[in-house]
Amino acid sequence: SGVMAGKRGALIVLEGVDKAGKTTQCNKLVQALQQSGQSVEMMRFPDRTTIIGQLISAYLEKKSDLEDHVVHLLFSANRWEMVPSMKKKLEQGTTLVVDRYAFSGAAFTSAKPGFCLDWCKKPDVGLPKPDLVMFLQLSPAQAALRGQFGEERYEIDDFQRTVQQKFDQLMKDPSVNWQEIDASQSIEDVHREITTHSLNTINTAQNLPLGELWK
Ligand code: NYM
Repeated sequence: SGVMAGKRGALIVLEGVDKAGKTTQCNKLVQALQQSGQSVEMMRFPDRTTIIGQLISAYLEKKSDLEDHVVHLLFSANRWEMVPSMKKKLEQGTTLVVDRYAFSGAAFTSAKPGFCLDWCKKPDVGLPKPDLVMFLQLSPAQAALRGQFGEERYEIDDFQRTVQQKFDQLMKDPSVNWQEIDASQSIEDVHREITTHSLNTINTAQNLPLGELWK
């Protein structure tokens, strides 16, 4: 808004189960967009640099235990604390490439016993709505070929299968602009696909208002 208002940046999210290549692809996408002259920044959730992020990081590294509802709300709070700066950057015309967002939040917690997807989505209702969510699709068998999981919490085969099912449920929601990407392709082929979708989204988003997620 405002007299001098230029075109806003796009909010672009990469999601997927662990080992799908999200971080690699986020980095390559940011580089490619920069080279094509776009103003772009990368973000990741959890953002482990804040006070809330440090609590989350200690939990993931199994250095601390937190009650399951509490850690869920901390993941959400870690997104909300970034919202003012995200909105400012988008308004200034900077595109944000985000490694995980509320979809990881809902999928990972709802994979725990006793949690339903609906409850898990609630704290993130109203977050800035991504203009595009690319889901890097990789079967558990293909993920296994990429080596062992790490030592962090949640990096267990069975749990990841349940997380995948929760993502499948989330992807049925047509209010979100999902693009499924076959992550079993080569890094360069995945990158080309992601860059094409992103450039298209940057073009269409610049004339549209930023939406509110799940609202
Ligand atoms: N994770 C990530 C959640 O459980 N909830 C969330 O809201 C987010 C953003 O944290 N296994 C989980 C998914 C991952 C772990 O992510 C850390 P990364 O991308 O490995 O740092």
